[in-house]
Amino acid sequence: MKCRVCRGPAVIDVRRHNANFCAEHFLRLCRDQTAKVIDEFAMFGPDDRVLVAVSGGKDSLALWDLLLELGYAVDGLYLGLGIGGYSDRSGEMARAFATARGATLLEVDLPTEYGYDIPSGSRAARRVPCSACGLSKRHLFDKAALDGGYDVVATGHNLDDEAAVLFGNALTWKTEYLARQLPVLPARPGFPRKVKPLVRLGEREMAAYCVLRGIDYIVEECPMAAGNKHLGYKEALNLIEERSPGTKRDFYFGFLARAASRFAEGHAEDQQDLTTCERCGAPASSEVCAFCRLVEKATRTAEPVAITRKAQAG
Ligand code: Q46
Ligand code: ZN
Ligand code: ZN
Repeated sequence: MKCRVCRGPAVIDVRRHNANFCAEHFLRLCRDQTAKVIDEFAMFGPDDRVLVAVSGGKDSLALWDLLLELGYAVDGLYLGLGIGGYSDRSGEMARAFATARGATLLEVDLPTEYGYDIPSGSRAARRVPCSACGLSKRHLFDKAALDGGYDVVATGHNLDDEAAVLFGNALTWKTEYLARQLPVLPARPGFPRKVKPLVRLGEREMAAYCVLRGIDYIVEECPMAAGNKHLGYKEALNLIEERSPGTKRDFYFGFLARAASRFAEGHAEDQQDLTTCERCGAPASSEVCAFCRLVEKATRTAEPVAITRKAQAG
């Protein structure tokens, strides 16, 4: 197996590109593909301040590293979700990366700052964990970016993630989600710009990138993810990709080129009726935003349960 670029010994095959690469040229491929996407979709420029949403996993740490390597002004934001040992370990990975690179990591901890964690808060609010988690993340990333004067929030969604989400949304024809499944969402009042610079790179490549760059990342999956539909969509696409390399890329980039704009038309006006949340000031579709309602339910229901338990014990 020889590197396509230098003919030296290759360390990885990328079937989607029908090519093998040595370590040096694989890392260059990752940087080039990231730079290409940033340019192609006008994600941000050299003067923009970028905030990377860091989970401690391979994708977000690889993204942070790639953006630093490409010379961007980029800080990280880690959100403590209170998911037991998983959150403890993922936080450690994010901190270790920041320390090793001399980079700035902002942290927000849900249990200490908002009084709930994802496992118990989602139960109390009667939402599935990933829905409560997604809502919390969106709100707190937006808030941190606006408070900190960042121009853009970057997330580590890779090609496998985006193809799987697209697959799921297309299977059920969720047109409002299809309209918004773009690698760039422009800023709107109360919302920062959001970008996904890894959409030309796959999950396996991101793991290889971290190994080759000596980046320690959390390998275990979030325990709340077990059995969710997204994993099933990923597995289904992996089977197809195995037989026809390049399918995920063609599916996702074909959607962007030929289909996404058709869904956008019907949903452009959805966002115009937003008011301001009376509690936190974020954009909201009613008097109180969805996040503040989640916090209220997640904390209010948790209190009496704890008191009842104590009362029973006493
Ligand atoms: S962290 Fe949160 Fe994910 Fe865990 S609870 Fe679900 S959404 S699976 S990316
Ligand atoms: Zn090479
Ligand atoms: Zn609010």
